[in-house]
Amino acid sequence: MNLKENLKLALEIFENSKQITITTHVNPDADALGSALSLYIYAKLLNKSVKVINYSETPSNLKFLPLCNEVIVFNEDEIDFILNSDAIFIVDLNDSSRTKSMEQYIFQSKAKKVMIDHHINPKEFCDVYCIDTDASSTGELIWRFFQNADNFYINQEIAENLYAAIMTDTGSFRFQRTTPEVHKIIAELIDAGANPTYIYEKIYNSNSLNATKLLGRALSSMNVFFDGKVCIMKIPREFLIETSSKDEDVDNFVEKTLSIEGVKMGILMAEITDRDEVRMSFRTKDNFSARDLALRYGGGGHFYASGARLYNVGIEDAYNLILNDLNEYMKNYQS
Ligand SMILES: [Mn+2]
Repeated sequence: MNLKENLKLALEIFENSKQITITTHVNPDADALGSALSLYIYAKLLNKSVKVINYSETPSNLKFLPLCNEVIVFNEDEIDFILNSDAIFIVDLNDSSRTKSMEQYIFQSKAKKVMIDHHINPKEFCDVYCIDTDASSTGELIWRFFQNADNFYINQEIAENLYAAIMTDTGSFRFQRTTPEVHKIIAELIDAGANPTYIYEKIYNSNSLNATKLLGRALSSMNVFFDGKVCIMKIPREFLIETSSKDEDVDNFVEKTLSIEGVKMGILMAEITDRDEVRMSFRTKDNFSARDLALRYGGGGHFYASGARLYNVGIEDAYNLILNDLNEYMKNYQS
């Protein structure tokens, strides 16, 4: 797979299409939305008939992203638009099942399907694949996509969306893939009007008091195992109910597990409020693979950051299951 060629091919499809659907994964993050919206804004500049249609609602802390108010939550009125699109751009995901009930219409559509993504092991359901698993973010790939366009110029709205995408997927420019290239792109985005303070404030400093109280309880729940190498944060649904918090409020809590000295693998387990389901997030360091662990439970993700869900199970049973599985898993890491 030649990324450069495929990005050009993707651009050709984009430019030759009259009607374009853009979509991303369930529970979109800033990389997903920022990438989708950048393409959307560019398509509008080219006078395309274009829609961003997502399965999920936009999380409230991302609603400030320029043009985000135009994102459509999938419903049956949108089926025809998807079916009749000339192109479907699928960003920040590589598995069509992560578009949930939209999947069947993506399959049925006559559109050329283009994937732009940085996750490992893509599923085959597209015509063109623009994949770089070493890219910091999908936002970085969208930037490269734009570089091929003759009359592309970056406006403030695109700059803000791409800045948000790259900032969040690099953990505010500290994860391993924060390369000189990433900083060069960021410099151009700031030049084009992206304001780092404003974007950071909107995304990370917009917590409610309730969500902060929930964090307090979640931090108190943490325990370490395996000589302090594994940290588990456990959030039963009572925590959510007692603090009037939402499921999405736990989104970034898992990062706290790695802040403890010596912890190589951090696990967040959160019970979903309205059904017997446990959401798990994994974060690792060094040679510990978060991805391997997620795959065990039908999930996926990156080497250092992944997730999975357990269904029809309460949090205590899920907790015991994980601890038990870790006995075996950690054998790989005992030297
Ligand atoms: Mn991403």
